[in-house]
Amino acid sequence: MSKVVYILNGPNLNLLGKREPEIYGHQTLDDVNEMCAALAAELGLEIIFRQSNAEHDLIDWVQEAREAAQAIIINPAAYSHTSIGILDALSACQFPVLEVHVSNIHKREAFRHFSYVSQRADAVIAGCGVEGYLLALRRAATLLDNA
Ligand code: CA2
Repeated sequence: MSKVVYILNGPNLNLLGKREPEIYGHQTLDDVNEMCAALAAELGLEIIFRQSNAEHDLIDWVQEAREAAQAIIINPAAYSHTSIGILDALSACQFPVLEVHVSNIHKREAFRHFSYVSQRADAVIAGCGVEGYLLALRRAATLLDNA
């Protein structure tokens, strides 16, 4: 049976590729989903790809992944900087957690420099554009012995 990786996306990432291309690039979240699905097939992984603007959806999906997945890749978007709830949910997971940011949060406003999720993440990828999702997927494959 394939190992399952949840790829979770937080608020406003549904706008990816549609606004602020100078920060977030031109690719849409659907493009990212397709790129991840193609790489996952190569790596022998199954992905579940989701986005929500609601914090509780992200918490519910992390809890679902605890039972159903072997790793989580998460771009918590603005909740990175505010959500102890998402951190607590991730802290209850005993498998790799990889945090992705499309932009380099450390090069931006000071309020983006701190991420609660980074307190739990096994790796943080920031500033690689949407390629960051693919790098995270490759890292998940390595950690799950699927490389
Ligand atoms: O760089 C990232 O991936 C972020 O997680 C994106 C979040 C931001 O709050 C974080 O500080 C860094 C924002 C996602 C909003 O995405 C948009 C995309 C296009 C247009 C407007 C927003």
